[in-house]
Amino acid sequence: MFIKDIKVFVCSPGRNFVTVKVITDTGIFGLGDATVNGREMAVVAFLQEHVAPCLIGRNPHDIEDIWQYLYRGVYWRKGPINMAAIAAIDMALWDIKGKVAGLPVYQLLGGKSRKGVTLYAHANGESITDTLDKAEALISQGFKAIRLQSAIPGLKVTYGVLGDKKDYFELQGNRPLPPEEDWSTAKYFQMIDELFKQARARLGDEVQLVHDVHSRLTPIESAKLGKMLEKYNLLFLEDASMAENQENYRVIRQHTTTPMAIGETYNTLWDCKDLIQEQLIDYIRVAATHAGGITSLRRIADFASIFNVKTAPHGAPDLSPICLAAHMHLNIWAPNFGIQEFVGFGNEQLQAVFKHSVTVENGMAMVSDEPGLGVDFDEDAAKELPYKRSYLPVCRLEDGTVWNW
Ligand code: CS2
Ligand code: MG
Repeated sequence: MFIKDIKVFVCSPGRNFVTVKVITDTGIFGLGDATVNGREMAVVAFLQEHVAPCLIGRNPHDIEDIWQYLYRGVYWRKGPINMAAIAAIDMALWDIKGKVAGLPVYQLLGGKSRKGVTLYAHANGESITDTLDKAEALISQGFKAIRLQSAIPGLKVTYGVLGDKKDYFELQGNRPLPPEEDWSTAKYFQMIDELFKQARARLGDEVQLVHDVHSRLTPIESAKLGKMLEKYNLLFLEDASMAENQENYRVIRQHTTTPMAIGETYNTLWDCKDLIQEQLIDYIRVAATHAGGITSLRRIADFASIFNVKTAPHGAPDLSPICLAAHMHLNIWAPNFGIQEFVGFGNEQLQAVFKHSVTVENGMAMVSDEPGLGVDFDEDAAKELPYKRSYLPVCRLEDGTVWNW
């Protein structure tokens, strides 16, 4: 069996996705997600020009050797574009191996460690009341864990709060240049305690609560926030501060017992090695698409398990259903799985392009027993929805200084 062709597609069913199809001489193919939001065409060119030519003729079963060839074998390691390309090839090869074996990928990883995959859903509101109305609706659908994001009074836009007018799955603003958003730590601190105070009063103590700070705070501000929210017993606080300098989390950890989660922008184990090894975080949120695929995420999960760090894979709408499928197989296997972020299955266009076999009931997702990853990609439907240039927003403080988005 050998790799005969590698096709790269970029389509826009609401927002852009880069999809890789690895085709073998037997006709069996595998699919991978290589989407890097706002940098899609860089990954397409990288895959077509620099990765695909090296793999034609190779045995698709050599997943580990191909991963090492593309990572260790290359002088230019790491980086989001490189690792997304490796990730997509890796997912496609696991998909092929499963199809050849007639087994779902989780069986190749070692089988199930649990019945189903617990999800956390998003409640995003224009006000605290609006956010909690949405949270109550999700709880009545059976979700046991909810992420709460509420608009910050006095700011034009708040991360994660799109209102009812916009579809979360649509392009972020659908503008040919980056939209700008504003930030004020002082205004945020005026809102955040009240959000969780009202949340516990209305939703009770049982529901698990999550909040994404989206890296807007400095380490000492994060420490203050964690301490302030301790009484509301969060499952975790996500991306409180940036950790390009992993030492940052030592400052946070010295002051608060609120659990910390980070990792959605990380590309390798090296980006989170110290955070995990020194037990400065509780959940590692790396995505298969952005951190080197199933081979790499399996390694990160095993490393994290030694230090009592759980996995909580990124599940934003800019990761394609192929990535969600890869996460599902990892989640059902990983002994130290924590929770999976979940924003729904997207609009009709998205579901027409990507066919998946994940089901959700009572806040829990089930992986299907279809061989491989259990996803399919409709090339014709994708062709009807061409790529549109789009960017994530840029953030500025109220005095105009560029800040972390
Ligand atoms: C996020 C995303 O889901 C999350 O936790 O932080 O919304 C993130 O902003 C996007 O995936 C950006 O690409
Ligand atoms: Mg996040």
